[in-house]
Amino acid sequence: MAIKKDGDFVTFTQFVQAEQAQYPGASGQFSWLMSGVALATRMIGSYIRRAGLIDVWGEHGTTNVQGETVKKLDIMANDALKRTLAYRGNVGVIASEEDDEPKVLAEVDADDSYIVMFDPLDGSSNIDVNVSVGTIFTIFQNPPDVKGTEKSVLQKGAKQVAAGYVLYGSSTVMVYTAGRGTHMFTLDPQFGTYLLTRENIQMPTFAPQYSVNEAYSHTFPEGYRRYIDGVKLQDNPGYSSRYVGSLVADFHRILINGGVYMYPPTRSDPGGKLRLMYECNPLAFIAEQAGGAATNGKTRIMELEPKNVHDRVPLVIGSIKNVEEVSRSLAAAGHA
Ligand code: P6P
Repeated sequence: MAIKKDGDFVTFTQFVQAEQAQYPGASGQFSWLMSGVALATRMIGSYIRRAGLIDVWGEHGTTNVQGETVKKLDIMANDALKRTLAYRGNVGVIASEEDDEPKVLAEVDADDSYIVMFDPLDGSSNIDVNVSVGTIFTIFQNPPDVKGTEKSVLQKGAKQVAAGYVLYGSSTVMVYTAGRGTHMFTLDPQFGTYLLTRENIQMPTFAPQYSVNEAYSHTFPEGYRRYIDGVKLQDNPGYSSRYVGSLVADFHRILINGGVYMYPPTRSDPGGKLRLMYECNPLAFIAEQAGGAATNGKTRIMELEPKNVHDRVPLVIGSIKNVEEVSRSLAAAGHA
């Protein structure tokens, strides 16, 4: 479906409903669920736009299960998502990167409901310095054969029903896939509605740009250091480096312009820093639907079997040829 040529527009809800109409027997429950996610992100965006004005600035004074200092906005974003999803009536389990354990919404019949997992405010440490932050979400079906929380959420990324993120940047954009392409919607602040702005995004197959926190490069495995040293010596095209330190912002740049983002194993995070369920799986789904790739350095992210809801993995994600370049360096150093 494309933006109507006579200047008309397609809202996110219209798009999701039209997509769902292609599935015989679609009940409209998924569209109703997605409208809850869209509402929560509009609430979060309004909090962020007023950070510092409504006393949300600064610390909340606690640390989360990840051991990270929790900002007040983290709590507000987490609450917005849990509140809007809880009364959709078709979300059986909610799992947040901010919470210790997944939460079962007992009043919902687990057999025909969804699981929603999210990182409510990724990169929140950047808020106090006005750098773009994001919300990342992913949706699974609640497997009828498995009751309970931990087990029902432990599904590999290839089982995702849908995934997306919202980037609260110079404009607020939602990027979303339900397995039929990757699409972008821009929030019209006047209407308070997400409007389709890019349908079926195709990530460039290559770009001479990499994104990594090089301050840790001395602790990266050899193959990563070989890759970084190698591209620095290349000309025509010469490579550039960009690193915002906010995953959604770094990834969105790569989705649109191409290149590769890496978070390798480091001395402080030997298993990787980024969360498989809340960050890597959803971004991998979006990347692959746009023609890109995502691995943990050797295995496709969406094939990884989670052991714990808070599993962390290394991440190499972006343009297919850039990811292949990194993989060749890792294989040559014996990481394959
Ligand atoms: P570092 C933010 O905490 C985050 O999870 C991602 O948004 C970001 O890409 C990464 O960590 C930054 O980590 O170690 O480079 O500061």
